Amino acid sequence: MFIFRCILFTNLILISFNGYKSEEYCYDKNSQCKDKKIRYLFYDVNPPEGFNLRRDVYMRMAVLAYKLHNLRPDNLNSFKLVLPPWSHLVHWDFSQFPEYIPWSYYFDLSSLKNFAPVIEMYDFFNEYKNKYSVIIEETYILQHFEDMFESGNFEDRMEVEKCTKDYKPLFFHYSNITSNNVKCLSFHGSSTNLIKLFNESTASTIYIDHAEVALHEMFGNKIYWEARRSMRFNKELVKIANDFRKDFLNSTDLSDLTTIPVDWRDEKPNRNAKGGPYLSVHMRRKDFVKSRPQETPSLKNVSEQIKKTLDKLKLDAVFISTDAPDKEYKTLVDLIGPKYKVFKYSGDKYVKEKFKDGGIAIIDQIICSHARYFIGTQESTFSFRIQEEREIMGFPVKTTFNSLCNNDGICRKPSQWKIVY
Ligand code: GFB
Repeated sequence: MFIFRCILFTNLILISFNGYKSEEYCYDKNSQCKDKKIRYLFYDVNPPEGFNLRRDVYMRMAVLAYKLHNLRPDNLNSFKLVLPPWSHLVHWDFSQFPEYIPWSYYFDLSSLKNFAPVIEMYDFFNEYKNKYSVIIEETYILQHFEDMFESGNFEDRMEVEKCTKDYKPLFFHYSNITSNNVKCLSFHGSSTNLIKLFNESTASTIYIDHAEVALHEMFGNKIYWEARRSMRFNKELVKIANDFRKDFLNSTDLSDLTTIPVDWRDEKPNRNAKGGPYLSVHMRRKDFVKSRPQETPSLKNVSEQIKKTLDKLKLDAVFISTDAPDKEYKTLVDLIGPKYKVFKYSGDKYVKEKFKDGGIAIIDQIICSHARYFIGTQESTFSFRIQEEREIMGFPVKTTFNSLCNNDGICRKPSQWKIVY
C-alpha cells in the first residue's frame, strides 16, 4: 500500500513537470515580493458529496480567496487557495489509475486564476519547502452549532468547541500530509467570515475541513456570478462536446447564438441565445430512485413528458444526460419510440481513460446547456450547474428553469437564480 502511494505521489509530481505551470502571486503593492511570506489555504468537503456540490463549495472558498487577495492590505493577501484534487468521489469509479485528478482536467485553470489566486495541489508540492512531509500548522473541522435549531440562533458566529462527531481529517488521502493541531470549529455564517480566524493566525498552512458548512457570502450576487463565470471548462472537453453537437445535433455556436467571449471577464448581459434544434433532459436516477421515490418519475412518465415537450416545441431530437444504467436508458428509448431521434453521449476509450466519469459528466452538461430547451431533475446540483451555464450564455429564462414532473403529475419549477453582472 505504501509503495502504491509512493508511485502515485511520484506520478503526481511528474504531472506537474509536464502540465500546468503556476503563476507567481505577489500581492503587496508597497513592499518587495521576496519579503512576503506565501500562505496556503487548503479545504476539503464532506466525503459523500458529489461533483456538483463540490463545485459550489469551491465557489464559496474562491470568493474568500478573492476577498483576501483584493481587499486586504496586510499579510492575509498572500494566501493561495490550494485546489483539492478530484479523488475518492463516491459516485465515480476510481478503480483505475490515476487516483488523483488535477482541476485542469476539468476546468480552465487560467480562467479560475483570473478570479482568485488558486493553485493545483501539485503546484503546492513543487513550491513547498518539504513536500515529502507536510505538517499543516492549523486544521479546523467545521461543524454546525449543536444548539442552532433548538435555540433558533441563526446569527453569524464561530467558536472552537468539542468535536460533535468522531471524525478525523483525511488530508486528501495523502500519506505525506498531516497536522498536529486539529480543532473543531462550530460555525454559522459565510465563508468570508473565516477571515476573522485568519486574522488571529500567522500560520503559513491552514486546512479547513467540511468547508461545505460555510455558506455563500451572498448567493447569486455579482461576485457569486464572477466566480461562477470563471469556471470555464477544460478546452478539450468543450471541443469534444461541440463536435458531438455539430455531428449529431446540427448545433454550432454560430447558428445557436451561443458564442461567448474568449475571456469570461468580457462577457456582457445578454438574452439572445437560441440553442441547437434539440430538447435536452437531465434525468438523475441511481440513488435518487431510492432516496426520492415520490419525486423521481418512472421511465414511462419521463418518456411521455419528453414526447409532449418535443411536440410543443416542434422538435424531433432529444439529448438525454443521465446516470441511469444502460438497461434503463434503452427502456426509455423504446418508450419514446421511433418517431423521435434520441441521443446520449457515451465517450470513446480515449475520453473515458483520460477524463474518467467527471469528463463524461461535463460533456453531458455542455451538450445539455446548448439545447433550445432544457428540463432538469428537481434538486439535483447537476441540473443546477446546467441552468447556470445557460444563464451565462444568455438563454431566455423560460427555456432553462424546468424540471421533470413527478409521478403524481406535480411539476415544481426550480428556483430561478438569474445571472447578475
Ligand atoms: O453531481 P452530483 O453530485 O449531483 O451527482 P446531484 C453525482 C454524480 O452522478 C455526478 C453522476 O458526479 C456524476 O458522476 N451523474 C449524475 C451523471 N447525473 C449524471 C448525468 O446526467 N450524466 C453523467 N455523465 N453523470 C447529489 C449527490 O447528486 O445528490 C449527493 O452528490 C446526494 O451525494 C444528493 O446523493 C442527494 O445533486 O444530482
